[in-house]
Order: sequence, then structure tokens, then C-alpha cells
Amino acid sequence: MSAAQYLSEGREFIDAAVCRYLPEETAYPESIHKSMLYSVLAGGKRLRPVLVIAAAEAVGGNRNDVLPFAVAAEYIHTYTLIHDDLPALDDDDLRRGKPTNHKVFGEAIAILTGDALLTQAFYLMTNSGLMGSVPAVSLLQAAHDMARAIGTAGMIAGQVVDIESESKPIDIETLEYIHVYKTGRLIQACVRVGAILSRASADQLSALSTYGARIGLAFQIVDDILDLIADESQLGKDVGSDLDKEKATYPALYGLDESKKKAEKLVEDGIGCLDVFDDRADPLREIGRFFVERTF
Ligand code: GRG
Repeated sequence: MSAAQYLSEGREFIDAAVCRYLPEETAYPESIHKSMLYSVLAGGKRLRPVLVIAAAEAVGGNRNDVLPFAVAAEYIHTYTLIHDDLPALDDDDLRRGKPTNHKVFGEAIAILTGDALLTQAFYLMTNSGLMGSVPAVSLLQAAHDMARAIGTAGMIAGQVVDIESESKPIDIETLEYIHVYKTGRLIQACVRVGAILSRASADQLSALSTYGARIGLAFQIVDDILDLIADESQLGKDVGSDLDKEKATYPALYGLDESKKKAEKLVEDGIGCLDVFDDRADPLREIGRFFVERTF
């Protein structure tokens, strides 16, 4: 199956499940539930949940067993997008081809919607009743892993350094830190939790962790490139915002061609880590290629 097919089938599988674990929009107080559904249903490539599934399948696991964690990963990702778009952060108007959450629901509800999605993600990940045959200890380890990846030892750390580096000249080590932590840690965690829940061996988990780290950094480098060259309607979000905010990016430091080469090399290295796996890891290989070839 090609990357496009796997991703599109994966997206449909996730799209059909993302509402299942959220309150109805008519549940009181309606505003927050409407707002959560608005952003979760706004679309998106669903790459992070598809990575949870692909990592599970690579080690012989089952997509239905990891589905609650896959959906939780999408809630976490959606929370970060809502908060990232706020006036205090990137102050963006467009996301997933639609007005950003705060433009529709106001800033206060947008902040609470991010908080609510993050909380719902952990409510879901710790619901052992939903986890089929996954042992409780694996569930606990996976939820703990995810928490570490998105907290102040992970994504939030990257976001803080990113904000504090705006309009300042920064070195390549700091830029790499921002990208690895801000974007890479969640992507890597998606791969890791899929594997942990599917009882991967220590060696398999280590190989998948390195794969996740490499493609996670490549993803953000390509995001920097697309912010410069992509079409707004295709990307579904504001373009040129890195330049407006005087953000340090890979293209700003290395130029477009060199940045593309770095992303390609990272993905190649990441896919190389999968040599120990059989063809059940082909979707992970294809997703890696998509990360660097994508135009949206
Ligand atoms: C807590 C105030 C507060 C802010 C948090 C954590 C955070 C804000 C931001 C995280 C950093 C972030 C948003 C990084 C961007 C990562 C990125 C490239 C997102 C775009 O991902 P895609 O292309 O989006 O997969 P779709 O819409 O397809 O899901």
C-alpha cells in the first residue's frame, strides 16, 4: 500500500473515531463542547494517530487496541494548535482551512478548549476499560511516556525557548533544540506509545524511538520550508508567519536547498533504523518518506 493510501485510510479510521470519546455538543455547558468539536473536526492530516497505529502494527499489534491512544494523540495535537494560534502566541487567523478557534469562540473559550482537550486525552489514555487486551502496566507506561514528551521536559520546553528566541539571533543548536522539543517529542511519543502498548521489545522500542526522533525533526524542518513556499489554501493555515514574527528557521539559517537535504537525510536515517523490522513496518517507512515529500 502506498503512503497516500495508508494515510488516507488511516485518516478515515481516525475521523470516524475522534468524536466517540468527546461529549456531545449539546452537553452542558454547550460552548466548550461545541468548541472542542469544532477544532477536532476541522480536519487535519491525522498523522500523529496514524503513527500510533503504524508503530503498533510494525511490532505485531492491533489498531483497535491502540485506538484510544491514537485519538488522545490527536486531542493533544489539536490543543497545541489552538493554543499556538492564540494572540499571545502566533496570533493566527486560519487553521485547517477554517478560522482559528479563538476567532470563532473568543480567547477565553479557546484557552479552555485547549485545556479541556489535553485533559480529555489523559482521561482517555487512563481508561483501562477501553484498552482491550493491553495490560494496565503498558497503558500506564505509555501514558507516562506521553506526559513526559509534552511537558516541560518536552514540547512545552521547546515552545518556551521558541517564544523567548523571537527576534533574536540564535545558533543552530538552539534552533535544533526548539524543533526537536516543540514538534519532534510529540511525534516520537506517538511512535513510542503505539509500540509500548503492543508489547514491543526493548530493542524494538529503541529503534522506533530513534526513527521517531529523526522524522519528528524532519517534519518541523519541512514545516519551516512550507511556511515560505507553500500556498495558503493548500496548507490550510497562514503562511509567511515565521518571517513576520522574525522566527529563526532552518531555511533562514541554511537556505531552502540545504534545509531540504537535511530533512531528507534525517528521514533516510530514520528509515534505516527500521531495518530490524519486517514488511509490517512498511507504513512507517512510507510515512517517513511522506514527511519529507509533503506539500501540505
Ligand atoms: C500552553 C499557551 C500554551 C501554548 C502551547 C505547546 C504549544 C502551545 C505549541 C506546540 C508547538 C507547536 C504547535 C508546534 C507546531 C507543530 C506543527 C508543525 C504542527 C502542524 O502539524 P500538522 O501539519 O497539522 O500535522 P494538521 O492540521 O494536519 O493536523
